[in-house]
Amino acid sequence: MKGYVADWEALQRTDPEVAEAIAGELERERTTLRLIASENYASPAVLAALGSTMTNKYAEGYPGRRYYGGCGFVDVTEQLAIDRAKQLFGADHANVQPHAGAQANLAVFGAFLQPRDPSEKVLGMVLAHGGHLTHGSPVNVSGMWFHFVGYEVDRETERLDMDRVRDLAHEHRPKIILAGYTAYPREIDFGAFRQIADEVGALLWVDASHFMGLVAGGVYPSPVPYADVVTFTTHKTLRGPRGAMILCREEHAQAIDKAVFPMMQGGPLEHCIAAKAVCLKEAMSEGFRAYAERTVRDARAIAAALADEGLRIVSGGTDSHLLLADVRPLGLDGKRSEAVLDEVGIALNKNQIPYDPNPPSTPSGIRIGTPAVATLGMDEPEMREVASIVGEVLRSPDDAGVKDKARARVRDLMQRYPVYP
Ligand code: DSN
Repeated sequence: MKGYVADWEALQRTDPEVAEAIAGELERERTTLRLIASENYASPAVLAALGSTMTNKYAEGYPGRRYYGGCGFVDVTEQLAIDRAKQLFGADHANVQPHAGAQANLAVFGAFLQPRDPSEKVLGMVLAHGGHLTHGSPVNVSGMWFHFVGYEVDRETERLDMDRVRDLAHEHRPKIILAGYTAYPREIDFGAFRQIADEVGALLWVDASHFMGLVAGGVYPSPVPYADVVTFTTHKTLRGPRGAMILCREEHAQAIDKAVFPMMQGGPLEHCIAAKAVCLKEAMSEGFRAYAERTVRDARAIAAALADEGLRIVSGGTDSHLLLADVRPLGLDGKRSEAVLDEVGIALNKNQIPYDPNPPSTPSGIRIGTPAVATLGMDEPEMREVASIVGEVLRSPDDAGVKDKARARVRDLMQRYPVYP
C-alpha cells in the first residue's frame, strides 16, 4: 500500500497563495526564537497524522458505538489515544475528542452545572493573576452563564495562598473548585486543593493545559490522583496537535462523554485524534522525559539570567516551563517589550503581573516559556545567551545598532538549533 499523508506539491499546484503563506509560516518559525509559553513544535509524525485522510471520516459517537459505518480504522486510532492517555496519566477514563481547550472546558460546565444558576458557583483564579478566558471571563460563556468567585495569589509572595482559597471555599460553598492557570510559574499543591474541595463537598477540576506535558515527563506534580476531572490541550508542553482531552474519575465518565458528544460537539476530528495518539506515544519515550527536564531547567536558567539583566521575576523564579518578568525596572511596559523583541526575532507575549497597576493592553510584564526552545535542544548556556540578548535590547530599545546585533545573534542561535531541519 502506498501511504498517503500531506502532499506539498499538490498544494503548491492547487493553491499557490495558501502554499506561499504556509511556506512563509515555516520560514518564520525557522528564523524566530519561540518563547511563547503555550507554543511548541509538533513532530513530523504528528504532522503526518494530521495531514492524513482521516479528516474525511464522520464518526459521531465513540469507538465501537458510532452513528456511521466504516469507522473500523478511526476506532483503532481513537482507542489507541484513549488507552495511551489512561496509561500515561494513570486515569480511570479519557475522552480524546474535544476540538480545543475551550470546548473541553465547556464540556465540564455541561457535565456538572446548570447555566444561570447562582447557587452553583465555581471557585477559580481571577484572570489577572493567571486564570484563563474560559475560567469565568465576562466575555466568555463561562462568565456569562456560570457564576465564578475568584481567588488571587498572595501579594507578597505572588504564590497561591491556600488559606485564602479555603476561606473563600467555606464562604461561598462552590460546586466546583478550579485550579490550573496560564501564567502561574510555580507548582500547584493539588493535595491541598483536594482537601479543601472535600471540606466543602465540591468537585475538583484542574485545567492542566499548560503543564500536562511536564506531568507526562515526570517533572511536575500530576493532578490526576486528586482531581475529579482534568482538562488539557494537547499542543502546548505535550507537543501534539492542536486539540484537547479530558481525564476523569470513572464515576464521571458517562457525564463527561455525553457533555462532549452530543452536548457540545458533533463529529470528532479523527485526523487530530490520530495525531493525539501519536503524541501520547512520543510522550512515553525517554527522549520526551529528557525534553521535559530540559524545559524546566531552561526556564529556571533564563529566569535567573533575566534577573541578572535587571528584570524582576514574579514570585522570584519558576518550577515549570514558564516565568513572568516585570519589565518596569528597565523603564518599559510589556507591550513595548513584546514589540521591540519581535523586531529582533524573539517571539513572546506581554502579560499582566499579579496586582498589576497597568491595564491588560499595556501590562507591566512579559511571559516567557521554554517548551519550544527545549524541543530544539537548547539548554542552560543558550538560555543565558537569550537572556543577554533580551537584556541588551530592552535596555536600549531605540538603538538600531543594538537591535542589528541582537538580530544577528538570534539568527545564529536558530542556525545552530534548526527548526524542522
Ligand atoms: N492562549 C493560551 C495561552 O497562551 O496561554 C491559553 O489558551
